[in-house]
Amino acid sequence: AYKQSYGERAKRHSNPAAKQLLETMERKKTNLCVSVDTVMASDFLAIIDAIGPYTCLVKTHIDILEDFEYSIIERLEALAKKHDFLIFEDRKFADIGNTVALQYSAGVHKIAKWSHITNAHPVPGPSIVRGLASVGLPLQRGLLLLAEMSTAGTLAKDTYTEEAVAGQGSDEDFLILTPGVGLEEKGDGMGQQYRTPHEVVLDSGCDVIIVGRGIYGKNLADVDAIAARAERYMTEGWAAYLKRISS
Ligand code: UP6
Repeated sequence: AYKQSYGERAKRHSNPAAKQLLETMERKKTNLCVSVDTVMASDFLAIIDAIGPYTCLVKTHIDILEDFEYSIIERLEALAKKHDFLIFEDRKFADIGNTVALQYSAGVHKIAKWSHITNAHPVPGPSIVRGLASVGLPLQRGLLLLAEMSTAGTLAKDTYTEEAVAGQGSDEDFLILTPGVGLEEKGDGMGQQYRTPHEVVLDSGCDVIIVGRGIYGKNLADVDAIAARAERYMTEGWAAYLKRISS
């Protein structure tokens, strides 16, 4: 899949969520996912409205919102429709099948109801995928597995990574989404390590770059600057992709 266009891959993809994401990327000419990790709903929604035009996917940590109420989800869904992007709740499930099925479907967040894509650590083994699939498959949701992490000293490496990738099967066109992307910083002093869009797209076969603080920065109220940075990452990510498919 490394050298194929997103559009070609969309046509052949059997997973509805992956297909929809690839189609969105081709249509909007963006492989940028923005991670909006803010704790107040007003910032969260204003930033998503500002970056919406430049993104194929908005990544959330819905459990960090201080003032969560379910109506925020309805407003998020309206923004997804307005700007034509998908939603990825970065829940990183890691428990037994029965528990993750409940965490995915129930509680106050009801993630499966609104999040097109979510993710899980493969550490419990194949039962975590079966548990999440019992909820997500009927809703045509997508699931990503974390085979590696961007942090210094990660234990997800070597044979863990190899087995996590092998466990996904080799005949499917799995999408690779890569966080730890930044143009200005090398790290955050808390273990995060940044690489550039070109490094991840060209060297690591990344399909979707995930950028958080590199876009929303420190001044959450300056939505014009946030939108400008999103546009810059979109341009960088797309240029790296075009270079890859024509290489
Ligand atoms: N994330 C990583 N590294 C991983 C997995 N997930 O950074 O290996 C997530 C973080 C955060 C985002 O939970 O939401 O990606 C990165 O944010 P940043 O660009 O502000 O560092």
